[in-house]
Amino acid sequence: MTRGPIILFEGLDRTGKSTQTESLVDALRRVGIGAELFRFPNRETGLGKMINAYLTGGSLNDETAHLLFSANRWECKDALVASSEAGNAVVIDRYIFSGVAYSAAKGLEREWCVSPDLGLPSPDIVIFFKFKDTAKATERGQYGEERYEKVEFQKLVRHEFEKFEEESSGSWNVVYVDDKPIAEVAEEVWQIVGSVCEKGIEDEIRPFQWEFKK
Ligand code: Z5A
Ligand code: MG
Repeated sequence: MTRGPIILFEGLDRTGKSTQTESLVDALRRVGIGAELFRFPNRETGLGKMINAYLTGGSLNDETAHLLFSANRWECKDALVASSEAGNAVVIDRYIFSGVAYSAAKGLEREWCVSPDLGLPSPDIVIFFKFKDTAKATERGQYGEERYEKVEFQKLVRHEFEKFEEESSGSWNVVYVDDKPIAEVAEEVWQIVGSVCEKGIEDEIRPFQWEFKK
């Protein structure tokens, strides 16, 4: 059975993940390829509403917040699997790596952070958006309105993401977005995913696991 690829966009704040995931889904549909967008946190569900309250000023301890973000992914798992198996390209805006990067940046242990996400559907392709200069994020819309949007904290998050990038042993597709117009980033994304979306994937969806390098 051929299924649709699971394409994950991860990256630093305000690098354009939401812009590019929406634009990719539109572009795929325009050429007749089924596509569905999954965004995490999914603020529409009951758990997502709790996450939204937390991000906009609510209070939870770090472990509870972490598990809530993970549970928000698990509650969308069946829909995500069904969409891929129905032949759609599944485009994900943030996922497991965001979950671990933000919590580890707050001081939680990486292995502990990843454990509740083990077994979730694994992405087939990871695209990692980066600024060369982390402070670029502050120049983009609405920066600073939610709890993690502080430059010093973003540097810690970047460091955590880059550990994953290194551990991916070159399998992540890194896209630098500083000063690139939206259309140019979209073209780079298309070069990475266009042909896989046309052909589909023969293998079954793999359960997520991760090998940490000490
Ligand atoms: N979080 C967590 O702690 N644990 C988890 O498990 C998960 C998330 C999943 C909210 O996430 C917070 O939750 C986030 C991580 C944490 N914390 N922070 N900070 P979110 O995904 O809902 O956050 P968001 O509101 O979507 O922001 P974002 O993801 O950081 O932004 P983005 O999606 O990368 O960027 P954008 O919204 O597409 O673009 C931002 C602005 O830049 C906008 O005005 C665009 O028009 C503009 N833009 C986009 N591309 C360009 C280019 N190429 N040039 C110029 N301007 C551009
Ligand atoms: Mg976003």
